[in-house]
Amino acid sequence: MEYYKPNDGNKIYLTQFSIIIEDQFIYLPYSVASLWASAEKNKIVSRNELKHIFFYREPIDNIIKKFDNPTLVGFSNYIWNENYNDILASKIKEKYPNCLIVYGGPQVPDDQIEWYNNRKFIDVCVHQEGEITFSQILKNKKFKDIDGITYNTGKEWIKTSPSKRIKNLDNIPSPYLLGIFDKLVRPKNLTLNAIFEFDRGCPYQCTFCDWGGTIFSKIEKINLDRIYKEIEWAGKNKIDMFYSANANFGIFKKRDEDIVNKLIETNKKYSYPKSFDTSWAKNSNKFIVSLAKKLHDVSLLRKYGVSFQSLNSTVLQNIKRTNLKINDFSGVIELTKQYQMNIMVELIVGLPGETLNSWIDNYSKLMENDNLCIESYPCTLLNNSELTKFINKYNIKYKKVKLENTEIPEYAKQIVSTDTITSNEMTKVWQWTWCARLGHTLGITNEIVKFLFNKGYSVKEFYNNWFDFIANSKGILNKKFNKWNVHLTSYNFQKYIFEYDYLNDIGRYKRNETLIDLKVFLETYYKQENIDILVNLFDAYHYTPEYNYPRTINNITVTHHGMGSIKNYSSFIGLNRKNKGWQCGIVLP
Ligand code: B12
Ligand code: SF4
Repeated sequence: MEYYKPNDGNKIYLTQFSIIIEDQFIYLPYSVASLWASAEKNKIVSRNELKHIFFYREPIDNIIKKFDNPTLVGFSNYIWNENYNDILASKIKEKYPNCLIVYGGPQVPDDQIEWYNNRKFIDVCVHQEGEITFSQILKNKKFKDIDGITYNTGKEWIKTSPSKRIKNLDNIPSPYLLGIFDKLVRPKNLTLNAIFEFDRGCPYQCTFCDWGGTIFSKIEKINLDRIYKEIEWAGKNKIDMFYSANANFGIFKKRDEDIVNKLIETNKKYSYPKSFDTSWAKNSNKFIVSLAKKLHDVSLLRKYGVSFQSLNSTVLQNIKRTNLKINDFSGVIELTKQYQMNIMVELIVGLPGETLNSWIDNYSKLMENDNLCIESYPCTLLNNSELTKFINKYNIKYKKVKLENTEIPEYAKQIVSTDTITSNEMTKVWQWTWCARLGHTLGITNEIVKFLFNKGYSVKEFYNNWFDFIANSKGILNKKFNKWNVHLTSYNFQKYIFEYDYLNDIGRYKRNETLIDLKVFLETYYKQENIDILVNLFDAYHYTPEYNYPRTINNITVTHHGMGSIKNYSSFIGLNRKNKGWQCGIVLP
């Protein structure tokens, strides 16, 4: 096809199939709704009717039945829905050969001819921002004259010149305020998370990131009036989680503080949104913490996250993140401690330059602070990230690893070794991290280490001992570790990292066995200390529904508010790990 051929009854369908988190949370299809909002503004919708936006994954055959002679179907393509999109799109093309199939979104590669050749059912792929380009397609402009696309002539793929960044985002209306979501049916039993934008772009160029590079380097703002109205919309429409898609929230001091105030005011008025999440400005500083604290004080803050990715200077250089200073992090930690806030620190496993030793050194350094929740993710080679160009340079080896447990599986290319870390060492990194995280972030040894560290013991040595013990002993911890290792050896990172079933036994049903394991561990490595006191630190502070609270142990009275509406103990600990949900509070005499 050379252009989108108009006729009298154009029927447009858009799709943006979401991830579903913890079987409960689903994201509204903001990106495709933004395309439609622009089209409406450009008054090109009279001939084109938006029949439906799909965002909830159902069996493909059910979805197909919902299309009525489509003339254009647009797919928002991400790493978590590409295979699903491909199957659906190819079936639509088979059934309705004249329907124009358009792909957009970050998983559309800039190049990679084999990707295109495997998808001959696609007519047009849109690169980068989609609003203007999509409107041009709808206006029946010839494909050869539209910038920023790769189109299928039937014989070959032709890539046009890159499109320009959208300078004035005010020309793009809000899909929320235009009422595009008003007609969407809320899938049963699911909680809606809505994505909003305050600005677009990121000044940094991290090589593992899809945004890294020059294309999105300038931050363009969206006007405050629109943002305020959207926040009001979210309140009125009982939106649970308000997710802001910007890369550096807090970077515009005055403006971002005004946004925080508006969020708080709206939550007071409607009791919604209930939670706010975003990527905070990378150069964390006291101002950013103060913004997060404002939200924390009214329980609106989902997490205060600091994305270190790595603390190793070679790695930071390799991934072009040296200009991104995590300013005065110790000051930030002290402040969060004063405010009784936790920090979620994100690290990436497998970045070029990382070694087994540098990983353990840096992770241990972070664990000297007991209010950090440290999360580690495998490094994924994204289609448009710069890192994919360095595969040979760093001798990167990767595996195609399954993401969520979806009926049609989706895969990510995850790094399993580089020139500085062998695959055996990488396995050890993950095993060591599983044990350290069980202790620190999931709380089994958090209080014990705090006590020992204050007496001068080394945190790194503690967690090296902890790892050796878990890997080689014969108690409950070793049994769970061995069981979970099966997910690691089958590269099921999703389960290995994000599921916590083992906690049901470790913290609750077989807690006595954990107490025995802890005793043996401490007697082996810390026999000069009072072992009972140390073991009791775990038993006192680590919540279990099996005990009645308040309870007194070692003359300390502790309490806990329980699991609320969450029924499963391991889900409760996992979901609340960011805020140390396992921790009992001290009742002052
Ligand atoms: C919200 C979000 C999420 C949500 C999920 C949202 C959902 N709907 O399900 C959560 C937090 C769960 C999430 C998780 C992950 N995410 Co995420 N996430 C984002 C984020 C922050 C915002 C997306 C957004 O709405 N942006 C705003 C809109 C306007 O931009 P956009 O989506 O790119 O859309 C524009 C264009 O792409 C284009 N376009 C999009 N669709 C279409 C369709 C058509 C037809 C056309 C013409 C054009 C078009 O036009 C749009 C408007 O200009 C982005 C980063 C970012 N700021 O974009 C990362 C991002 C999408 N995530 C990314 C990744 C890698 C992940 C994870 C895999 C991370 C990880 N390692 O665990 C996980 C997935 C885990 C899993 N198990 O599957 C990558 C995706 C790369 C890729 N190739 O798909 C991104 C780009 C981050 C990055 N910097 O690299 N994520
Ligand atoms: S990882 Fe974050 S800071 Fe780095 S380029 Fe991507 S969005 Fe920007």
